[in-house]
Amino acid sequence: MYTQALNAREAVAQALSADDTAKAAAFQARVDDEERIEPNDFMPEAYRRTLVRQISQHAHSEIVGMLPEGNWITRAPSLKRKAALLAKVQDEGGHGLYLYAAAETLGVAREELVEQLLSGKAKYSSIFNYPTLTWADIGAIGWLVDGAAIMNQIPLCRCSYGPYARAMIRICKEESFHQRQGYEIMLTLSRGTAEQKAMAQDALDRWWWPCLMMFGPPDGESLHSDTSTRWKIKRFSNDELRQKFVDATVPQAAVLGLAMPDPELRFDEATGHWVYGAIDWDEFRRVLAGDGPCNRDRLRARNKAHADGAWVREAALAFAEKRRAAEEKRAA
Ligand code: BYC
Repeated sequence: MYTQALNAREAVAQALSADDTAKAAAFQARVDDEERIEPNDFMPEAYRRTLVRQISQHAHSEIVGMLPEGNWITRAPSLKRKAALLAKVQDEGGHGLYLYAAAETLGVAREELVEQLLSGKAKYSSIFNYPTLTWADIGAIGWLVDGAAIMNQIPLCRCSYGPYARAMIRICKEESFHQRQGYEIMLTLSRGTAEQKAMAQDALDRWWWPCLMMFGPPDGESLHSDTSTRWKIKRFSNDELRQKFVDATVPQAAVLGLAMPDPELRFDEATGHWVYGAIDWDEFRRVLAGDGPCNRDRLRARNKAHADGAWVREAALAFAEKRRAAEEKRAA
């Protein structure tokens, strides 16, 4: 009797895994056919987890990314610059919210994700652990950081997961405005006084290498690239996107009349690409491990903002509850 029960259980388990295998194959066929996967569709658990990881890290990056620039809103050199920077930082808050909402469609609670950020458990982009020392840094962030972000994010508009792909369309449109405002700041500074041009050069010198790290580790060391590419979450590898960014940016620096901070940079006629020098991956690993120039400041600032905003969340919940009770009374 016992043996029979065991056999029956094994048979069910085998049937289940055959069913799962068939479902996984059907899922992969849909992805291969460029169909969008939607929240209620079957998806392998590992696909869901990968998306929650990437989308939440992306959302955290937008939110933490507000800090280095927010630091300059009160010090922007004119009303026009202040208005543009304020709008840009607000856009980033909005991007964070679309992305948290996209992650929530995968069955994870926003509170849980925010908690992971605040406790230092979750990653966010390495780039936001560097300080903004001068006004030129705001230009360099727009030009380079948003430029790198666009290069990485345009392909995400074709990501296999519908809610993420759709969120990215609007995000990319806004990032493109951000990139232009940054480049225009750099253009103004590099055509200004010798002091202003030197400030623009100094910002380029400090932001260039960390921007190259934004694309992630070299392909040979990328943990998730193979699966993410098979699932069409990623369309290009980390190194491919990094190279596209270098190729697009070097000519833009020439228009600014600024020197690239890479003595090994050269144009390779045979491949049509700019060849760049070695990236300091030890620095990247240090920043990821929490030991970048501003990691502690960023987490402290986010924790303070979260604590200061507790009353807003409580008031919003109380208001929603009041409205729900009133509607219930009306309906009765
Ligand atoms: N910083 O296997 P890999 C913005 C992690 S927002 C920190 O290649 P994957 C903006 C990676 O997460 C910019 N961590 O990973 C906002 C993984 O760790 P876990 C953010 C990094 O996912 C405001 C490990 O290293 N953009 O631009 O295949 C103002 C191994 O890497 C970084 C996005 O989030 C990094 N730079 O590829 C202005 C875009 N790089 O999770 C601008 C969406 C890698 O195993 N994300 N890691 O612990 C992606 O496209 C991909 O996740 C990545 C990495 C290309 C970033």
